Amino acid sequence: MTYFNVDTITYEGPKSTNPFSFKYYNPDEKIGDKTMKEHLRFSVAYWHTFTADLSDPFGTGTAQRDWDHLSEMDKAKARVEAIFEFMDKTGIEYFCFHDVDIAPEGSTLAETNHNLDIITDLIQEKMTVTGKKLLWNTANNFTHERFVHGAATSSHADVFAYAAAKVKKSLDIAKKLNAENFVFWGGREGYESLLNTDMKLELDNLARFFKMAKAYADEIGFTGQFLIEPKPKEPTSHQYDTDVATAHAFLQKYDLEDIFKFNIEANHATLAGHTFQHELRYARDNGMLGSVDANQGHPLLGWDTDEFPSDIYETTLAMYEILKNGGLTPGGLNFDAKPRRTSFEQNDLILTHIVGMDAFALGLRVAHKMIEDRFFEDIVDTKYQTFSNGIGEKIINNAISFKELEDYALNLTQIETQSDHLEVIKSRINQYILNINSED
Ligand code: XUL
Ligand code: CO
Repeated sequence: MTYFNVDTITYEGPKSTNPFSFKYYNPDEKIGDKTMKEHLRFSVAYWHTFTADLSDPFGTGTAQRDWDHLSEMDKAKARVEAIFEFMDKTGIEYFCFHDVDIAPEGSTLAETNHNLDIITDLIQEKMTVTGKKLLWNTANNFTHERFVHGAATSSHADVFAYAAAKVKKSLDIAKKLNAENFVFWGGREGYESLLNTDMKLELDNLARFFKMAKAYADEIGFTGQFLIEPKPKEPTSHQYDTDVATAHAFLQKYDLEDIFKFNIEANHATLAGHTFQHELRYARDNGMLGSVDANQGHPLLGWDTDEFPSDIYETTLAMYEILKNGGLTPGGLNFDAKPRRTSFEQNDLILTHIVGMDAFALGLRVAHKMIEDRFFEDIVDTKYQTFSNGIGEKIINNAISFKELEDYALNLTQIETQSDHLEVIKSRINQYILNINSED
């Protein structure tokens, strides 16, 4: 059975108008010392792509999928066939899933685990035949009603236990399928109101949960990178992992910093009132940039719209941070994105991924050129040049006191500050993007 009625997607270059072709993503082309494929490490998000029906709070699902009519377990098996065909045709090497995305939940935990065993056996076979790899998996500890008050931060100890059992099983799956990372997204780890919340107890429990997860991973010999995915709001009004800085402080407080890195999602960054680049930079500067959920929000909407990335300004600045980080390995660019509800055909899954892959490929090309030219580096070096000698050098070397600084300041007659011509910088970025665009 064939699920996608298209040929393998190939690179046709920027002049092509064929929607089923890459305009900028040329997988084996070298950009610097790595191929585009090695730089970008694209991944398919099972939940949006193969599980979601595109429903929203006001309307039912619109997605037309060949597996819709099947029973739950047969549907799960068909989706495995479909995602491997999808990865083959798009040339995407990695995939990601929550436990509930790949297999139906049973009426007991044991039954759920049994379903997971059947489906992960199937996935394992497919991985062996195709060479496709699991970027990360995770446990969905937020959808079911038992998680109404959270999971590791629930007010009910039984829920904490249930959540632990689900993460334990997901770690077993990670080990079985050689996942390169394991993700913890907060889900409902947060609160609706402080009026009835013991925030300290909840955060202490979250740390206990993470420590037990790490202990279990060590016990079974799972060596994939642990990742926390920050998000400020939705579903709870306050999520504990609000942004990278907040989650980093939590990790430092509980001595968990060496165990984790961050999985940064573009639309979560913007919900937190930051740019995507800010979150990437904060993580990179602290040696904590692990992986990326590649999507974008809608500028007019204040919720997590999970759109496919198409804004090349954003992807350029993101790829700048990723290149400066030395790449993301063992992380990657996971399309935590869904087609719009109005893009309901099965082939829209292919079309949307081409758009996202091309947007990041173009961002990679532009960012690489900028780094070769030391575009941002020279701007920043010039801006901070007073710290490279004299009084500035003493400040940087911690070789001066307030008293000496006062003596110095008392002798200053005039301070010459410089205009930084920010508008010109933006215009030059436009030139970089447009010049790359017209290169071939
Ligand atoms: C939710 C979100 C999740 C995580 C995995 O906003 O991004 O899908 O990526 O749980
Ligand atoms: Co995500």
